[in-house]
Amino acid sequence: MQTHDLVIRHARAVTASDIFHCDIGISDGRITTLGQRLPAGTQEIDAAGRFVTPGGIDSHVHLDQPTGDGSVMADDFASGSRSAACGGTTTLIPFACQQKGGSLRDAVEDYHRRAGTDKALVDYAFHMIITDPTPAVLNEELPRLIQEGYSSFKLYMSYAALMLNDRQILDVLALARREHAMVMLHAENHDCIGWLTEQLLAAGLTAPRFHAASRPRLIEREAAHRAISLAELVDVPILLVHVSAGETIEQIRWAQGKGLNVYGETCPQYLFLTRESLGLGDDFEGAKCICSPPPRDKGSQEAVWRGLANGTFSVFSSDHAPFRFAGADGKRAHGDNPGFHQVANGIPGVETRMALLWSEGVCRRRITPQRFVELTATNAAKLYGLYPRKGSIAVGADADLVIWDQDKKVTVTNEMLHHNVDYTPYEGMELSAWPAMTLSRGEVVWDGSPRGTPGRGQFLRCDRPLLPGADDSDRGYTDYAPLFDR
Ligand code: DUC
Ligand code: ZN
Ligand code: ZN
Repeated sequence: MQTHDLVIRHARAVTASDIFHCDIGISDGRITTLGQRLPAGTQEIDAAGRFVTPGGIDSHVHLDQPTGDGSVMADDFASGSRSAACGGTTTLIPFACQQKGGSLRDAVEDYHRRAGTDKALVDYAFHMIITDPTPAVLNEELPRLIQEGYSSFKLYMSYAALMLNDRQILDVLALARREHAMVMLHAENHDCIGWLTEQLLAAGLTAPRFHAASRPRLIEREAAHRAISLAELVDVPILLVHVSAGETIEQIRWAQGKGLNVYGETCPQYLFLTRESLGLGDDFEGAKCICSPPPRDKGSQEAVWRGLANGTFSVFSSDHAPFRFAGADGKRAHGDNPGFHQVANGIPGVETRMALLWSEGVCRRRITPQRFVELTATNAAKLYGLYPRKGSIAVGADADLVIWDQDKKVTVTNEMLHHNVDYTPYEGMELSAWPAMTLSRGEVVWDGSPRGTPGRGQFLRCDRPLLPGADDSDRGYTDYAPLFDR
């Protein structure tokens, strides 16, 4: 047997289906052998019975994404990927965002320039955000881009600068059906938000906490149901992103019960924050937790935990959307004390995602280690066309791995994190685990300090999603759907 570049000894390896004790042999950045008592490698790491999971895939992050409203994202590909590595994430999928009136191809090219060649510490792919599905985009740009490795895109049902109407969503869904792409949907009812915001502002209710009042759970439920109906009409899989509450989870379960390929994603903020995190009074501190959909209540948190445990959700991502609290280009881009409707939407979380779910999910026995792996890596790899290169511990897969320190008591502070944001919403939280080591393609990128040279991270072209119902043979909930294939 050839000598491995690296052998990780005595691992308690976890995949989406199994837990097994083994040595992991790695050569040329890939896992080449899983076995017992492997011969000495050129390099050795003793995992000493520790859990070893696939490196996390954070399939919903925003890095260096132009916002168009004067706010600037605090993390680019350098700081965002460094922070990811330090928290056990080895693949990032941020968004190349089309400008209304602009070309999608230009957006992708611009985003490659932003990613650069000397920034990323871990591997990354791109989703696209489609804001203007013109005939040129639908008929020319998108089919080519999907072919070239950009096989997933997000559509917004709210935000004037980003949103599509139902008819435009149908156009894109039909295209996704023809080209076998994955559509992610931000489901909130735009008009309801606008109307409620107007009422709140007219009453002088502008503090951060009124952000939650402007986006109640039912506006997410309504939009989710509409998105599901549009996808059912076209007979195409969709994934509802950043689901925050039981009402939306019910819609997803209902759709899944009907046999529709409707997938759900949720995020740490819906497990660990509530609307009280937006503040009880009128001070601006609560703006740190303004994100959309907003954090809800304890009952919603329980519903999200249930959805994670019972299989309703497929993906647990961070929705890392990094804006600084101090200074004039983040949460305060519209002045020192702006109304809730002017505060940049989003919170940081790329570094804390994995430890929060391992500590509060696995260590507290709310989910199994295997389910953790499914939610944080394997399912995203399958849905976004990166499997089996990413998302598992298997012979032939990239050696993207996390060795867990499970006896570690960690108090989360912003100081210990490696992003470029000046706060964490989880400040002071006590966790009982943190990644001891992160490896990306067999190279240590975190061992208590970030390691590796920025720029070592590679761009990943995505294949088509690996889904039931995503190939022609077993399609057909509706007789007329093949009409959309022309
Ligand atoms: N949607 C996101 O996906 N991220 C940040 C804010 C938002 O509305
Ligand atoms: Zn969104
Ligand atoms: Zn997002």
